[in-house]
Amino acid sequence: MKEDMHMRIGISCYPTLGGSGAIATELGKALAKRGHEVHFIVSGIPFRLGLFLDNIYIHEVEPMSYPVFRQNPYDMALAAKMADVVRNYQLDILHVHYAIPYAVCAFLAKEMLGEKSVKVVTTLHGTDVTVLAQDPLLRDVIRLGIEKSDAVTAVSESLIEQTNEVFQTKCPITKIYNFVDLHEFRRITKPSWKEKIAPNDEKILMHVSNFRGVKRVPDVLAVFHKVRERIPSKLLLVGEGPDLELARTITHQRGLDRDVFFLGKQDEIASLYSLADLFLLPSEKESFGLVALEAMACGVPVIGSIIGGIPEVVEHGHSGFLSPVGNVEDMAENALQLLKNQDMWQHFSKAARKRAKLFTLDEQVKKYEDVYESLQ
Ligand code: GMT
Repeated sequence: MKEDMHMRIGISCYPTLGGSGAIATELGKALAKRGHEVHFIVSGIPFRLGLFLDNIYIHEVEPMSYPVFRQNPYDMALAAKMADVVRNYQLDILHVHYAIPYAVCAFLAKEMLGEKSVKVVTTLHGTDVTVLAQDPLLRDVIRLGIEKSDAVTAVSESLIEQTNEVFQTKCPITKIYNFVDLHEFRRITKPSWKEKIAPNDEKILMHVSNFRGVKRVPDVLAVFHKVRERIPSKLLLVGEGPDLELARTITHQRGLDRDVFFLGKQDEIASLYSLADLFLLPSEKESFGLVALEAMACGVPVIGSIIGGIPEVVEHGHSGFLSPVGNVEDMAENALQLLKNQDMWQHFSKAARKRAKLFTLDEQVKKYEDVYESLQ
């Protein structure tokens, strides 16, 4: 991308929780720093946005309400807002993250504006393809969103393969891995936090997610339980979602209440990762595993499942250990092996940080800029 080629870019994403929103927001911030004008078209302020930044504008979508609607049609309001922002700010690019509803709404907005309007870039993040597109009705809507985009990117090779398999589409998909800010995500020591959580120098395991079924939170607790039977340890659970109550129930049933910390949504996440000795990601589906990458950047080895894009991020036997989905025995054995051998852990911790350096923000942002430029 040429130095002086600044564009006007609209970004739509889920603003409240999740990796797709985190990536979209960090991308927007990075693009703004590089001189582009960035317009977030969202239902709320993106959680990773932080303080006021030059070149960034927020356009909040208000759902339409009318007594006749049983449910307020958010998607119509979003498409109308997208069209309005594109027209008023003469956007060059509308970059949407997650196919539903964003890619479809972007298509609608473009139709409203006419042929020569904005170019739409869709980034596929995961369950839009691996879960939602399994429903034959939704599949056709998602296909429309993908095929009507001017460019499509996906966050891993595995997600590209799965997209091609599900849709049998000829539409080219560019792989652009997720990224991490290595300055923000590094090992930061907070002795007072460590003292509170593990006063007797217990090992600390950690899991961060949106607590949906695909994350297999019961497996997180099963692995932790097996580890704690052999080594004094604590578990940090960060995030919230539908399986949170289930996690509380299992914790109680297993008698782990004193050793599992439910921390909810957290902002100072790098400091929390830094407390951990191991990060657990036993997911059933995971197109990339941004949380694993963030943990690795903080020097935390990963115990996870060999699924989706995880092996593209975590090298089995170097920066972590990967097991078949649901094999909690193997995961626990791997965890114990690392926790019992400090030299081995040090080795893995260094390898994790080194591996994370392959996924730098600058490099991936340039790849997105190249996609935008190719459409001008
Ligand atoms: O696709 C989802 O489940 C939602 C999405 C999110 O917003 O957290 O997660 C996906 O996108 C992340 C960012 O690209 C990836 O790191 C996650 O692996 C992916 N989740 C799944 O595939 C389950």
